[in-house]
Amino acid sequence: MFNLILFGPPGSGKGTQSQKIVDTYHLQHISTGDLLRDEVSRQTPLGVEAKKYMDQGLLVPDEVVIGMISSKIDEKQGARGFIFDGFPRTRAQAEALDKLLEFKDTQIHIVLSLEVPEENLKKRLLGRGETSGRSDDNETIITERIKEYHAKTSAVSAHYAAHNKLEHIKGDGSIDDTFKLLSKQIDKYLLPA
Ligand code: B4P
Repeated sequence: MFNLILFGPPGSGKGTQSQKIVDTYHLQHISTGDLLRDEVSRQTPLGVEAKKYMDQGLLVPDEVVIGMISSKIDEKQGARGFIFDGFPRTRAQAEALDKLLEFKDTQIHIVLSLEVPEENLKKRLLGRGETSGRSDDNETIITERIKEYHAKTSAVSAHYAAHNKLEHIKGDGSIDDTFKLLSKQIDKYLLPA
């Protein structure tokens, strides 16, 4: 099994690149953003709770997200591996993920961190907001999401750097150029399926 975390600030291209990685390497994709948006659109109790945070650009509480991930991993028994997109976003989530994977006799092999200047992040997310209908892709909420990233999420990279699992990837080139840089790292562990 090969498990990868795609890390980076909002709009750095985690969702975009995850799709390309899944198509090429056939890993199971787990995006907490997508899972939460699905709960919100179905108006489940979890979704109603999560929406209060997402609409303000804040992180959803750890216990909600960790529970969701745990059941998703269980659903995908026999997978070639997982790509975690947008998770973990706090130290508590990172520690919980380590424990969950250890329990399944596996681990995170590499964390690929997309590096994109802040002005590009805003431009990309505002661009997506024009067509996506995502209520959190507007200027005020984008600013809050980036603030939340610096306050709670950026420290997660130190957790993996301490275990020599962190690789920085230049993420401000084209989508294809970024994918080439990511593939170069993944190919060290896994050949395209
Ligand atoms: P997410 O859904 O994870 O969204 P994101 O970080 O904003 O987007 P991403 O980095 O995936 O950007 P994308 O590729 O789409 O989170 C949304 C919210 O959910 C959070 O604010 C939080 O409230 C909640 N949440 C999620 N996970 C959580 C967790 N673990 N704990 C607590 N709360 C959680 O790219 C964005 C745009 O850029 C797209 O339009 C794309 O086309 C464009 N783009 C991408 N790459 C490009 C490139 N190379 N050049 C030009 N444009 C590019």
